[in-house]
Amino acid sequence: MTERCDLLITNVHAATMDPSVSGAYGAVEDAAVAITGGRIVWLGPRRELPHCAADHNIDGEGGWLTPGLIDCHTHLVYGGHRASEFARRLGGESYTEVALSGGGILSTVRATRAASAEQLYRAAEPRLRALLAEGVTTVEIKSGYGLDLDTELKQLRTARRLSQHYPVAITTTCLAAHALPPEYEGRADEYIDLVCEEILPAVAREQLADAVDMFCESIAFSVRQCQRVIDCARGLDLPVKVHAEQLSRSGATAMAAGASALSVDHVEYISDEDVAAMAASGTVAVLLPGAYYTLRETQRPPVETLRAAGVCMALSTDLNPGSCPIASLRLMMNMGCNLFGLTPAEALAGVTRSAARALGMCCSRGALRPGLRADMVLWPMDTPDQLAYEIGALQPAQIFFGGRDVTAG
Ligand code: DI6
Ligand code: FE
Repeated sequence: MTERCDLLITNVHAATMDPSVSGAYGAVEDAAVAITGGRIVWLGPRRELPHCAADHNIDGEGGWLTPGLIDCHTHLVYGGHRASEFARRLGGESYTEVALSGGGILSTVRATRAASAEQLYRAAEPRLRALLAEGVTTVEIKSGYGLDLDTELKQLRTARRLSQHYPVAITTTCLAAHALPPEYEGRADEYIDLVCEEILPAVAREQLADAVDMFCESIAFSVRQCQRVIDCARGLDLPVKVHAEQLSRSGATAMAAGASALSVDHVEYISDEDVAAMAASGTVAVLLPGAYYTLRETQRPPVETLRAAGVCMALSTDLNPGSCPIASLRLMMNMGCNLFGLTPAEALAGVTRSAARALGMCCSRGALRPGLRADMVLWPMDTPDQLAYEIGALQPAQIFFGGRDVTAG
């Protein structure tokens, strides 16, 4: 490290989440963290800090510094809401029954098509703000409520526009294969033609997506149809993610692992063979306990088997108007522990290091280590276990995005 730095934080403990630092959370107690040019340039025990003249000094007041949180699976740009379906489900109808009666995703497709780009943007802002207030610094946002070229582009552009006005990195994913639009009823293969021949090439041309996703489920698309989308994405040089085995076992996880997908998301119904395939391909399992909770599902993802196989487990909100209208990644950490059996350290890894991997971004973020972006949150807490345990009162003391203090006033 050079003799000067932009920012030096001391009187702080660091939950580095760096696997090369031993112990839970990769903790460095009584640490010093030096930042220059938006990146971490030095991190270690304060007593080992080389001489460093900093432009700014921050006293961490004995709190803990974590990586900025990463929400790696959201659908946060959409029109309307589905409060009436919530009431129907409480009355005993299932998510699938609501979807098959023309509600569900298609209800949001109607509202999203009808909304102007400005209306979509304004509707998305409070959801994004709620995440940012919790220390989230990277958010993935999917399309998939357009299901036609113009509306898919409108959603993706809106997602990108949010990052121009808020201190957050936004990655976008094209989920055109989310549901069958009504104008293609009975012609799913023809809709997949549209996705592969028009929508994905146009999205790639405009560089509007960082990845391609699809919903492989009996109420959406088959493994064969999803395989076509995967082949198309690969031809366009875009990485793949798959919504799989949420409501039933389809075999999509094996297909996704075979295609070296970045992640398979939901995974409630995966088999032991699916877990082995994910371990072999390095595909991340993205757990979405908020959807499980909202839909009052009873089939838990096989966390013990995933852990034993060494599959990386990320945690995310799945923020969407149907199966998880909950804009809180911290609550997902709590649910990941209480509902799925994660440890608090696994929950924090799930929204930092593993979430970065699920986005193909672990070279730039997800841990506190020299060379990585200085996306960091300072928490006034005694132990990082409090992050999954305590909801509501424990708020970030300071949030840094690329080394800049962006704490909301
Ligand atoms: N799985 C989900 O969790 C969301 N989409 C999907 O394929 C739910 C989308 C919705 O209900 O609007
Ligand atoms: Fe989803």
